[in-house]
Amino acid sequence: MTSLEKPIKWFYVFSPRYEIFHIILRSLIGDSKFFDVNPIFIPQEAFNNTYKSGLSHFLSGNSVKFNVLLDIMSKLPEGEQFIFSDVDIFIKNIEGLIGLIKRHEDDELVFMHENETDDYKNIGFGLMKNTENNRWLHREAMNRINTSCALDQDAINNIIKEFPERYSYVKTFPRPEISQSNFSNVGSSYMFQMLCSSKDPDANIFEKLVSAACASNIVPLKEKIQPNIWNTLIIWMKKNRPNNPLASQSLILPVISTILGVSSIPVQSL
Ligand SMILES: [Mn+2]
Repeated sequence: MTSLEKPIKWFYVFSPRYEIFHIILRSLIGDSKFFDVNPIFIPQEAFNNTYKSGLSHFLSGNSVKFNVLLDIMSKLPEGEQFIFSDVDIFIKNIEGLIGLIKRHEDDELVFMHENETDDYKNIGFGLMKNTENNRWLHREAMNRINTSCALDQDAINNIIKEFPERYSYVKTFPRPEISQSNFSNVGSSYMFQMLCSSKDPDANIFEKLVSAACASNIVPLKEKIQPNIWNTLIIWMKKNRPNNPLASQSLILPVISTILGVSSIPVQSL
């Protein structure tokens, strides 16, 4: 970045339950002058009661994030490039990430890959410009979420497919530089999204923290993590990653009454 260039605005939403990921992400970005970080706090109520049984994802039918995004776009200058992401993003190599963003400075919209093989977009991290096509994409997705309880990410992918000419400019970041935590080569990523697979919020936080713990030493975060989740992390690490710094920690509670019901950990060797 030359001194004449402005930092790129990075907006992300978080609610109280995910404050731990806000603390992690904020500390990973650190004092980088490349980013102008704008965390947006959303009250927990906005995410409560959105799960309806039978829907594929606990956030199906919830358009809070797009409400926030469209509000941001209504205030930013036309054409300005910015980042809009989830809070569950883990940066392993910030210089690598910055280089990648610079390489995409002319692109109108860049999402992550959802999978290791196909071209399905994961919208948990988007580098985008404030253009009418991008505003329309997210407005139309919000309408679909509100009328048919779609999942935000499915709505975006469907619209891109339905309007191939209009949205031929949409790109995806390269793999494995930008990964999901269940990608086999996430270990060589610059940045990954911490995934989860449960309907139980505590189990989801546990799953995401497992991938964070495999990528860095999260022992200093002990005070910020709920005791039951912390204990479950230690138990999991003792069993599966005995050399991890967490595995050497002692348990806080004398008796662990419940081990969170997570069937599979979406994490490979990081
Ligand atoms: Mn996410």
